[in-house]
Amino acid sequence: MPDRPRRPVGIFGVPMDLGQDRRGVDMGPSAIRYARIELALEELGLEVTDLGNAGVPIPEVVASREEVRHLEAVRNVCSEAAQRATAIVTDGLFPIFLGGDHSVSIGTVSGVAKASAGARTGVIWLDAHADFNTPDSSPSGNIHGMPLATLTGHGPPSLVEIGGPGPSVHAEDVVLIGLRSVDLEERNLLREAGARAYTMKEIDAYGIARVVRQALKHLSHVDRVHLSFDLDALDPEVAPGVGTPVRGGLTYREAHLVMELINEAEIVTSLDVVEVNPILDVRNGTAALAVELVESLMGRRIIDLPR
Ligand SMILES: [Mn+2]
Repeated sequence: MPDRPRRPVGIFGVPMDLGQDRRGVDMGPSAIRYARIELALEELGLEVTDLGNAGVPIPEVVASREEVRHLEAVRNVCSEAAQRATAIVTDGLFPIFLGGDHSVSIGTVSGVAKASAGARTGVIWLDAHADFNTPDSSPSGNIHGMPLATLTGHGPPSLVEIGGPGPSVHAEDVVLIGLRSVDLEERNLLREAGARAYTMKEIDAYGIARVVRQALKHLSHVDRVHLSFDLDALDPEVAPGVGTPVRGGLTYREAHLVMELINEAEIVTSLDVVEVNPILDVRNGTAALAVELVESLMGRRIIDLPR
C-alpha cells in the first residue's frame, strides 16, 4: 500500500493545572515528551516540530476568590492556546496539544474550530466524564468539568467567546465516548444540548468497534474533526497516572482499537492529549501509553494486511 502524503505535525504544550485544585497534570506535557512522542511520530515517517509551551501561572500565585475557580487565569491561558492553535492550523500542520487539565481544550478546540470561517468542526470527546457542567450546575466550580459545555456555548461568556464570537462547535457535531461519571444536573444539560453520548454501558453491550463506527458515521457531514483525548477514558488499572481516575474504563486493546479505527477513517484533523498526572503514575507508564495510542491514531499498524 503506497503511503499517503501526510501533514507535518506541530506539538504544543499547555501545562495548566488551574481547572481545579492542584493535582499534578501541569507536568503532563513534560511526561509525554519524556516518553518520546516526537521520536515515535518521526518513526512513522512524519515530520514533527515541537512548538514549546503556553505560558501558564501556577495556582499558588493566582487569585482564587472567583466563584468559578481561576476563571480569569484560565481565560488568559486558553486565549493564548487558541491563538497558537489557529496559527498551527493556518501553517498547514496537524496540531497535537499536550495538557494540562481538560480546560485547556476550551482554547485548543476554539482555536482550530475558528481558524477558518464557514468550516464545520466536529469533536470526539474520549473521556470518563462528560465535562458538560456549567457554573450553575457544577458542584465544585472547577472549570475542568465545563470545557465541552463551554465549547458548545453553555459556559461563562468570557470563555465561550475565546477565539471569536459565538460557540466554537455545535452540540450535534459532538460525540462523547467512554462516559461513566456524569453529575445529576449535567446529565440533563447534555441531553438537552443534543450531543451524542456513548457510555461504558453501550461499549460493554455492543462492543467498542460498533460504537466507534457509529460515532464516525455521526460525524461524516463535518469538515474537520478534533479528537479530545482524556487519558482517564482508560481504566485506572492500565492508566493510573491521570487527574481524576474512575474505574470501569476502556481496556488497553479497546483504547488502541478506538485509535486504529479512527485512523482508518482518515477523519481526525487535530488532537488533544490531556490529564496525564505523573504524580499518580507508575514509572511514567501512563504517558508512555498515551504516546503509544497517539502512534495508533497517526497510522501505526501491527501489520498491513491485504483487504
Ligand atoms: Mn475530561
